Amino acid sequence: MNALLAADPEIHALIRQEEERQAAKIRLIASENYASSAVLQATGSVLTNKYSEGYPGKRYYEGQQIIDQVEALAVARVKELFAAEHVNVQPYSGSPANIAAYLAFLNPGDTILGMALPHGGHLTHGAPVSISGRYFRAESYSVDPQTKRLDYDAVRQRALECRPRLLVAGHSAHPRILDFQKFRAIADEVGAIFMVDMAHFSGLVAGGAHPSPIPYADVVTSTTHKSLRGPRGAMILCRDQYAAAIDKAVFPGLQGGPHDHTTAAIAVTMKEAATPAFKEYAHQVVKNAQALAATLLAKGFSLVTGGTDNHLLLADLSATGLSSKKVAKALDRAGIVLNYNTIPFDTRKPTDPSGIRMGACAVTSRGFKEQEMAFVGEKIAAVIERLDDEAFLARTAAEVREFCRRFPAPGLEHLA
Ligand code: DSN
Repeated sequence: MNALLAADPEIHALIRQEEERQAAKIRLIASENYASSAVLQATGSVLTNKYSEGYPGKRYYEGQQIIDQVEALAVARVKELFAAEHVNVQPYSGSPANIAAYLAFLNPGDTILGMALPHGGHLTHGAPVSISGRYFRAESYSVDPQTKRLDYDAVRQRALECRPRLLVAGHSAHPRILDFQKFRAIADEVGAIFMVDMAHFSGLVAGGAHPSPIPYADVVTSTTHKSLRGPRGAMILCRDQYAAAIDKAVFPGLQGGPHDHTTAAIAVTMKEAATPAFKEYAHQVVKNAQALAATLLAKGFSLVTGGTDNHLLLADLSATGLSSKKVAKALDRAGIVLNYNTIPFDTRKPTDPSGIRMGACAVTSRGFKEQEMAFVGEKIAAVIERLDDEAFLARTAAEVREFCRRFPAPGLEHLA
């Protein structure tokens, strides 16, 4: 980064510091990962200089000789990896992808039914503070009060009550596999479009570690940077019959020119995700999340649903009376980065709720296996015992830094 160093030493130094942070800490934020150097290089390429409104072969600007090939390659690779009929790789990120899907199928005021935000859904699944909750009549379904899992009879009941035009399945904080077939049946019964937001688990789907929603859903959205380990971006996969509506909704409906540097990086990501190594990675992510769950359970933690079958877990700290925000901040000072999170039926406020969320995607990318996850669980438990002991937190951070040195992260090999 010599040019950056010469032009802007302040930003250069900050990026270097962020590299150090990502190398030295155990990163458990369930939506984060380490993109490979190849992905980072595509993202940082001259493709950022181009405008290309439209789609390959049908652009509104000239000079698309290369860009058309880049986008066609990205689309072809996503199609092949996920066995999708039609793919759009232009959404800027997950929220715009979801809004574009709504724009394709809905009019303002139409009803959408999605998982309630405090129960693990996403803001764009109809939360009142989101455009999805303001421009549409947003209804929600919840998890079962006892099991904290989805009760599909209850989801069906909600659908029969509110007759949604579009039913959304997907989550950003639910540790269990969804039954897409049951969702499909509910959507069919009420005549709804069935949309799946697989942003969190699309990498697991790509690697065969999670069922695919593609055979069941009318439309599937996903970011490309979470379990897929790609650039900050998104994509929409849909049945051929909806291709024109989706493409028109993304451009010109919602967005202008696509981010071609991101499109190239998505193509690279798909190539990486099609390898046997990625398949192994996806399965290891699940094993690692389960290993962390097992350690925490052995330490007496309460986990929402009692464990996980995907990449994430949610610990319910309500019985401890601790502020999960304080816990998350202390863990960060101890070198373990996660986020405080609401849990289903939380009695505390969202800005300081009862849960912490942990994901295994990033640490698995740097080579952690079950044994390392046990170390992570032990450290989390130890920190929670001594939240106010700053010397202990500093010692733990040093120990974590040493531990992490043995596991060079993708994209940060130059620090190893
Ligand atoms: N912000 C993402 C997450 O952390 O789950 C979802 O968009």
